[in-house]
Amino acid sequence: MENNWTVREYNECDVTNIVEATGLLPLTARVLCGRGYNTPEKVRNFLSFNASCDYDPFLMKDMDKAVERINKAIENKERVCIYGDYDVDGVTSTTVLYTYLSERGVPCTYFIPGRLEDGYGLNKRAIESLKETVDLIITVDTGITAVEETDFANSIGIDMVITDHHSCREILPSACAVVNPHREDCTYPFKQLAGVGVVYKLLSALDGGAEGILKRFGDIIAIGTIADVMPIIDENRYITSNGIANLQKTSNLGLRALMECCGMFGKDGDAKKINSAGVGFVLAPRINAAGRIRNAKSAVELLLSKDYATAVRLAEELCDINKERQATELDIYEQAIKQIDGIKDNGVYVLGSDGWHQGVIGVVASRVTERYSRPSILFSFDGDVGKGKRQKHKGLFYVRCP
Ligand SMILES: [Mn+2]
Repeated sequence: MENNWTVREYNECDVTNIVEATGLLPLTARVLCGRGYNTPEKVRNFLSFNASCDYDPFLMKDMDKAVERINKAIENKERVCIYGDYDVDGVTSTTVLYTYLSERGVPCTYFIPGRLEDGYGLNKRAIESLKETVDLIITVDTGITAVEETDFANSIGIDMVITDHHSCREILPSACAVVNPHREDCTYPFKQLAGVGVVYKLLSALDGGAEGILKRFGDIIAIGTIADVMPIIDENRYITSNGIANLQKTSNLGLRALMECCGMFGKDGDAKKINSAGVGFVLAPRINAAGRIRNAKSAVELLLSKDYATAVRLAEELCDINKERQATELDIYEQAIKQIDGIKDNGVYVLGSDGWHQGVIGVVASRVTERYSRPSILFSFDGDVGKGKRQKHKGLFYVRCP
């Protein structure tokens, strides 16, 4: 049960070239070379966060159709519901699209499924409940596989625009527009945007440029991108470097209150230096905890708060929920370790118990995998039915059947 480090290969000549041309330390140059930045030019581009990554949003398949349909909704003040997801990517996506459309005068609502009661993705019951009050549903960070649900929405007179970044199946939903860089027929040059990254492109298209959108929402878009563990390269690097710079002086009351709650401001009232680790390990878990343990609505409400007192109340609530999440997680982790003590190492750990909290078993699985360098699956049982979460190891997931 050991971790073996495999150092990526690099060419020593490339390293020398980079060190001579840029003055970087040899170790830094080796790491960069190992990741494919093997010329001084590539290294300079990577380190300078160059702005050439701001691609035309209309390169994304169906962006024109999405913009056309949403512009019609703005013009006619149609009732729009944003259908999101309960994780940080979904919460941030919902927040920025909701804020933007509301400011453009659209009567807007949002819906985030409950992790335990609804599960992931679109469901007919939720769509049915919107029948009398909604003309158009726009999905964010979800919906790419919702073929039946889209047909159902259409059958009760609701139009759909899908925006997502999850892998596509062969059949796409028959929506007014399906915007997803992973579509096979989508030629957008950068595929690894988060759900909130796709929303950022949509807003840039609606707004006639990215600049205003990044200025207004860059901090929130960066948080969603980092929390969804997207690779911070190319356009994601452009988005997050801009966004983190915004975060230091954020105008979002909810974010400001949350950062204060986490001690991210110094005594002088200025934000301490924030980097992607601060976002990923401090802010994101607190925004995420709501959807794991209770309801993601309080996280969206935090980011939408209009007065400081409400923001502080919600920020404190999220910090409390996060403490509860940590305690639950630790408790399950300790039980899991005890179970492992009793079984022999056979390449993968399959563990389970009655009543393990479904919202945290995935996180515990990743801790088990990290500790033992083995893939793991954790099941939460309710009577005879168990729901499981798995964690791959080194990109591999394998289960041996008995
Ligand atoms: Mn996502």
